[in-house]
Amino acid sequence: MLRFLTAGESHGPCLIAIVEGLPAGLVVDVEAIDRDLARRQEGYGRGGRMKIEQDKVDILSGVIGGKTTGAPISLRIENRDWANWREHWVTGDLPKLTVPRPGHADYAGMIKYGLGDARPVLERASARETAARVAVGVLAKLLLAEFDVAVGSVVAEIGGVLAQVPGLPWPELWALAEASGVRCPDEAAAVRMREAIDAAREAGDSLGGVFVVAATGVPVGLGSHVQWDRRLDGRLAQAVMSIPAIKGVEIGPAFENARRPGTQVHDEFEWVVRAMRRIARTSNRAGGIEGGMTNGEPVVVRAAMKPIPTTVTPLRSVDLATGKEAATQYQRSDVCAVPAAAVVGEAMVAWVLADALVEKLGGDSIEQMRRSLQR
Ligand code: EPS
Repeated sequence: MLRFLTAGESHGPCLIAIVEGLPAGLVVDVEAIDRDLARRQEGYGRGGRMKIEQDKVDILSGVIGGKTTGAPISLRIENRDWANWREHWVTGDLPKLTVPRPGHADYAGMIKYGLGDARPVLERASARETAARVAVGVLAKLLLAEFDVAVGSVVAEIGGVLAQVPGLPWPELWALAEASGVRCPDEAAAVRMREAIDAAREAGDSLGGVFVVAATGVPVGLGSHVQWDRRLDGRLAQAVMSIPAIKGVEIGPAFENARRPGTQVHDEFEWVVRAMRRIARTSNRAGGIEGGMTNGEPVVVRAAMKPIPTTVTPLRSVDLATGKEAATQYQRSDVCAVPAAAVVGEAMVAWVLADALVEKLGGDSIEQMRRSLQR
C-alpha cells in the first residue's frame, strides 16, 4: 500500500510530504520533479504569487545514490514568500480575516475549529498545498514509467469556452497542450480561453473549467470489482475530488454517456492480433475502466473546477467578529488556475494508479514488480 501525507501552510516556511511504500530501486529524477513543479506554476490566469515562487524539491530521506531504498521518502519545497511573512509568523500577528469568502473553506473552518479568524484555515486550505502533491505525483509517475504507463492532461473548458479536442493519440494531445498557455490542444479555443481570462480579470472575476487526465499503457486488471473500496473508479474519483476547487469527476464522458442509449455507449470488442494484444475496442467511452478495473484502454478522468472564490469584485458576506453584513475583501489571487489544477490532477491519478500497480504486482523492489508483471 502506498500512502502519503503533506504538511505546511501557504505562507509558512515550506511544504513537506512524506511518502511511504514505494518499492526500492526506483531511480528518482529530481529534475523531473522540478519540471512538474514548474508546470503547475504556469498557466495563463495565475496571479502575483507565482512571480514570487520558484518551486524546487529537496529530497531529505529514502533516496540514496539517486535510488529509493524502500524507506519513507520526505520531500521539502520552500515557500519563497515566507520571507515576507516571517515576522508576522513568529509574533502571531498575522492579518486577520473575519469576513468569510463564499466558496472558500473560511466559514466552515472557523466554525469547526472554533477560531475567530479564518487565517489559519486559509493558510492550510490554500491550493499552495498542491505543490507537495505534484512532487509526490512525479514519484508515482516515475514508478509507472518503469512499466510503460504515462500520465498527462489537457484542459477541455475554461469559463464556458469549450475545446474541440482533436481525435489524436493522448501523447500528441499532451504535446499540443504543453505548448499552449492554457494546456489546451485546440489552439482556436485556447485563444478564446485566454480572452475569457482577460475579460474575467478586467471584470474583477474568476473562472473555473474542466480538465482531462489520461493514462496510457495501463495493464488490465488494476482495481477490483469484488469490494466497494477496491473499485478503481471510486478511488480515482476520491483522489481527484480531493484537489481544492474540484467539484465534479467523471470517468470517460460519463455525463454524456448518461444521455445516450447503451448501444451507443459501450465500447465494442474486435478481434485483432496486434502485437501482444489480441483484442481491441472500437471506442473508449468507458474511460478505460469496467467493473472497477482497468480494461487496458487509456484511463480517462475528467474533472470540473469551480471558479476561484477570491474575487476582486466583492461578494456579500458577514463579518463574524461584529455580526454585521460586510463585503469580502480582496488581497491577491489567481483569476483562473484550471491549467495548474490539471497538473495536480495528473499527480493524483498517477498516485492512484501507482498504488493499484504496487497492490497488483506486490514486491518490495522494482525488480520484484517487474518479474510479476504478466501482460
Ligand atoms: C490561494 C491564493 C493565492 C494563490 C495560491 C492559492 O496565494 P496568495 O494568497 O499567496 O496570493 O497563488 O496558490 C499558490 C500559492 C500555489 O502555489 O498554487 C488560495 O487562497 O487558495
